[in-house]
Amino acid sequence: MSKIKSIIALEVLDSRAQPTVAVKVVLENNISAYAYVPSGASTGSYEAVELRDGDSSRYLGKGVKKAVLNIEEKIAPKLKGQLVKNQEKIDQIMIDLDGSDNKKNLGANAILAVSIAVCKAAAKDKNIPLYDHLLSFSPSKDGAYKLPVPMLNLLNGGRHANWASDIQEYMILPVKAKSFSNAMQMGVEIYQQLKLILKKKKYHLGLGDEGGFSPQFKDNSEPFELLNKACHLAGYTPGEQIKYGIDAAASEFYSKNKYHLKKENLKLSTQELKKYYINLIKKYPIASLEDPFSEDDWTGFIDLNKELDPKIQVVGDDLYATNLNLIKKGIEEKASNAVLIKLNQIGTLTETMAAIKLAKKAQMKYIISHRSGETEDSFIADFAVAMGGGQIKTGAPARGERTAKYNRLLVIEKELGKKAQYSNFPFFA
Ligand code: 2PG
Ligand code: MG
Repeated sequence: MSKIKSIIALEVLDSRAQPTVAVKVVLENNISAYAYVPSGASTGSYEAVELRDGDSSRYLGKGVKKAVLNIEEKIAPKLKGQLVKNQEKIDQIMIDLDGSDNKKNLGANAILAVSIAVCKAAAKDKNIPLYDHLLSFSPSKDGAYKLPVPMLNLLNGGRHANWASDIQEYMILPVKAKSFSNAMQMGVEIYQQLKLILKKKKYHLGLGDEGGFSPQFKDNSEPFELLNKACHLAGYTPGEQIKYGIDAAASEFYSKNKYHLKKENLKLSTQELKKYYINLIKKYPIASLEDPFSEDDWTGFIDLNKELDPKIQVVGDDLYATNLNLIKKGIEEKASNAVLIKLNQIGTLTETMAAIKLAKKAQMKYIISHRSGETEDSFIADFAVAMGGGQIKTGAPARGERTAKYNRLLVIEKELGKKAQYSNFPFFA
């Protein structure tokens, strides 16, 4: 029954050389825990506010000193003396203190850092693994430990890679792996073959923000051709053991009612872009399409979701911004059959779990996701296991901030032994 003694906050750095918020929560028994928050680049307009200083004399205006001060001067005094196990109450105190509907006063980066550090401290206080502590909040009431299928982003484009392609992410999903570790092995073997192929073609081998390769592609199909080749060379058949996923992040190439695919010199309407995706699906084993249309193009989402085989996942990210009201609308209008879950889009653990509960109740699939700007904090690995959605999106199997999550999942799998279940995408079978 430990209480919060103090909360310390500071500026640290994320994987894109930008400042971000770190928090240490200390309990009266001197147990303590740190949390670092991530940051997006292809952010949706409906996300909670990430508070930046805007002071151009420091970090080109990207400092987070205001958020740090908000934690130490406003949040900490209110939370001192609270029982650390009362996650919901603590989150509500911060929501009320902020008082806005998008956390613009205290900053979602300030609030989330505290929310996660509180959760980690509570797990340590109980002396149980973080995933076990999180399981007590989970909508997956069967109590099973589900290791997620990794959606590995092997080729990066869009805003994450200087527009190497218009589509932002080309992911592989090892749907027929025997276990999480086996899925990672498959993913890494394909990643390494991809590197050899690019080397032979004399393409540059630099990595995008999420650890995938990012040479300037000829068009938006070339990445699929490269993936096909890499899968074969690694001994896997695309469409069999491996399926593909994309995040188009289409809000980023939408303007004046048209989708601008610069790589192919195309300006497409919603209906034309829908046909474009359907053609891609005919050619390549794509099982998941995230943000295929812009965040306000509900018609595009609804039409595509209606037309596709329900085994294919249409995922709303910018569309929903992990926001309860938007997810509710998506369920009612059947705009997608899956939702991407990002803690910092909404700003507290409690609200994130409410979004997951809502999706689960409506039989909407949910994917726990990182951001393109990340840190070594591996919280989402434990979170994904506890929430039981069976999928995680956390980049390529390269760059420390990405492997922090995958490695944590490998450790969890080992700790759980026979109790670990690997969800084999029954919905994609
Ligand atoms: C996305 C994310 C993560 P960002 O669009 O899904 O891959 O990117 O964090 O830049 O919004
Ligand atoms: Mg996205």
